[in-house]
Amino acid sequence: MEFHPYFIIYSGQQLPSYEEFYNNVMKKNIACLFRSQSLTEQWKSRKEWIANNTDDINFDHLVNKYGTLTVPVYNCNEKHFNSNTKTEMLFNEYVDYWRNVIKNDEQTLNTSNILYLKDWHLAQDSNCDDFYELPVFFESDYLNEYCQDEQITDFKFTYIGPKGSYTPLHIDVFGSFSWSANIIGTKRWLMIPEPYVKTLKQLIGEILPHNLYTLPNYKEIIEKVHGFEIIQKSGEILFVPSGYLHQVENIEHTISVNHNWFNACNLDRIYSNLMNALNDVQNEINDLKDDLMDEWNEMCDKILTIHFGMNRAYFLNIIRHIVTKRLLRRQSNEWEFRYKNDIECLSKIYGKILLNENFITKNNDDWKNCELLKNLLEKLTTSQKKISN
Ligand SMILES: O=C(O)CCC(=O)C(=O)O
Ligand SMILES: [Fe+2]
Repeated sequence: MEFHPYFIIYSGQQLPSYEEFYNNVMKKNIACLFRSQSLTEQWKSRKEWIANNTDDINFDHLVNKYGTLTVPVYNCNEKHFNSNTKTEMLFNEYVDYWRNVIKNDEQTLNTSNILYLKDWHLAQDSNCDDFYELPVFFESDYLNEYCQDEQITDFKFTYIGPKGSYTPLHIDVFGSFSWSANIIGTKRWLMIPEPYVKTLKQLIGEILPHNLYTLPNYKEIIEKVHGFEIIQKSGEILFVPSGYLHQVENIEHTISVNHNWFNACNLDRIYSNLMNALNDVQNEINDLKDDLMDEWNEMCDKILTIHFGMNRAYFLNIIRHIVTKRLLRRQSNEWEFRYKNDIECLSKIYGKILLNENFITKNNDDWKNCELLKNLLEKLTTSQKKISN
């Protein structure tokens, strides 16, 4: 394969070591396609969700299992800001729609709205996550570890879309990583590397189109911003780096699962994205600062949650939760290679938070708990010094 600065393919049976993936993919923040079926071939969903010896989806099985669950459905023909309009329906209603699409095939797709079932928290909603197994490469995941321990909404999703359904151009929530595995079907991705997102905005303006291919001079523009396409087939897994713009089309009827997450490799990016988003909110409501006094900070956090998906307290809680767990593990010698950079990375971010007046000015229990964390880290540094002396 030709060398590509923003994308690597592991083909056939070739799998990297965890170390290699960590250093050469996640840390370098480049996209990666796992062609090897070995990561998914044992998944229950790869066996049970596909009708015997065909490329068809086993809807009877899915309806039996999940028919009465309520699912989020997006209308690909109606724009809503940088996404599509969303409604909810029962899963068996969605399957009725789908069966109709398949029966009438092209005709239905050309004449009616394309409905895309996505961002479905299937594992959480069905209390059962045994339909896939987390590949070792994605195990270091502060976000979903925190959500699971706290029993709050996670960032693990299932997508079901007919041929022609698509996800408009976007950057993932918080600027997180995502991985996406096709259980059945094929996706075409267009990616713009993070270093060129700014260039793209300079070329075509801050408000980006849903679909870059609709621009009259799209070829020239995509070339200028080093955009590239990836075809992801059944059983293959794609790693999407932090901050890359991407748009995705299902070029066959497709089911996929994906996670959004962050870890030691991109925590810095998440932190600066949070700070930039906070800065935008503060500027937006700056004129209310004197009137609202203390409440102003709370209002900033509320707006931040709506616009960015999390606020300062949520971020700090994740840091505190994960670093505490890692320190306890270290004390009890339950150490694993996946966690090797965690404490160093988390303490660095924590150091930044302590010096950041946006965090210091707050005065409630959240920040008092920081003292606990500070003590823990101090203890650790002292014990490390003792060891090295
Ligand atoms: O598969 C799709 O439609 C979108 C997936 C995506 O955007 C992601 O995994 O980050
Ligand atoms: Fe995405």
